[in-house]
Amino acid sequence: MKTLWHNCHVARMAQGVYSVIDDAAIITAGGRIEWIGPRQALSDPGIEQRVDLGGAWVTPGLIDCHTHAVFGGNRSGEFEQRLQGVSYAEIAAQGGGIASTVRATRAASEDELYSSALRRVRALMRDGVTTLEIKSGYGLDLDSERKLLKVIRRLGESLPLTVRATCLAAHALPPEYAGRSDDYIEHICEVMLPALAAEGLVDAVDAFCEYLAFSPAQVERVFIKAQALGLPVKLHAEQLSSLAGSSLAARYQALSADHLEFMTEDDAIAMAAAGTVAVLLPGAFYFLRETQLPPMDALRKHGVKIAIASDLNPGTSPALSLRLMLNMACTLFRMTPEEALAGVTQHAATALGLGDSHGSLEVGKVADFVAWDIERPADLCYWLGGDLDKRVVRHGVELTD
Ligand code: DI6
Ligand code: FE
Repeated sequence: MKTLWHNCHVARMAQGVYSVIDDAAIITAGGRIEWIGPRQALSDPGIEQRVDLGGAWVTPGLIDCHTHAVFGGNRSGEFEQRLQGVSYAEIAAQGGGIASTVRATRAASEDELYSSALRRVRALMRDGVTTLEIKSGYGLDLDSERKLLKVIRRLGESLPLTVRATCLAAHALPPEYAGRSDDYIEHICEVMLPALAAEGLVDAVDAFCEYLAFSPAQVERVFIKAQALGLPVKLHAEQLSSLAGSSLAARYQALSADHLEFMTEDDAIAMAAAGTVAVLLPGAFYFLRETQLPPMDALRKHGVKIAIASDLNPGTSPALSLRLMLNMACTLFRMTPEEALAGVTQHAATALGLGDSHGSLEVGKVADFVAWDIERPADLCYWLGGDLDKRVVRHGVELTD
């Protein structure tokens, strides 16, 4: 069906650059964008359907490129502890933190994990999210990681949503490997990754490089294995301390390095040269009441692409709104609304290896877009949550609630 979408303004976000077409028209066919431009330039006799968007602002479908949306239980009790002054690192050292979510996740059935994740994912979709990355990493043994990755695949099959599955087996040390972190890394490399990749459950491989997780040398072993399996890598780096994990990620042409509050200018130079996207996670920064800001000036100076994501997870960012993250990126990290919007469209697509097909409104790209009933695009960064009126189009077809 060849469809003309008209009576709208468009923020195209091609190459991540904010550029506007007023009084625009878009033609979609076969799930792709066939034509886009000013309405007066339009001449196409073969249009079968016309949709009047009523003066809406059209952006690419939003992309949340870093979530841990599938997990058992929740950690609101730890939230209360932290409010009383116990730190995230202290809670982790006492067997709480990620380990407590691992216990709840291992105990949950696939169906239970699916239905609790479904509610969270639907919340993200209400903000116009059409592409979502979800990491495993709360199973930490082969069967439990497989269970999570299968839930992630199922979410992608059952929802009108593009879902990318990232294996984060190197998220934390499971209790059965206490004191033997090198052995766990070996188990990931020799058993878990080969099996899960062979089952087609993995699109990318991630790790948590931190003093309370895995060292750069251990992460490098995981990266080498991922590359041998033909899988791209990503990294949680420089969230709580500076270990040059983001430079390591750049050496392995990582799609992204994420968090990055403690990164250095040298890390930014390495990431820019490698095309590794900086994924900033203001929800975790806010929720942990961090004070060290990511080095925005160094990232800008060296031309590192910047994405913004929710980091939706039960411990450090129970964030169910990507638009709220846009607001936090602006208020906390001093990003401009244009930068923030690029961070949830084109640069987020690049952080998932989807930069050529998703993330901007260009001929040949997948026709995923949102027509927002707003006055200007900055409104997306301005409102704190809530539910903005919008029409969501995925693969050229308007979604109905
Ligand atoms: N960094 C984070 O912010 C999350 N994982 C990670 O590596 C936290 C995960 C959790 O606390 O459950
Ligand atoms: Fe994370």
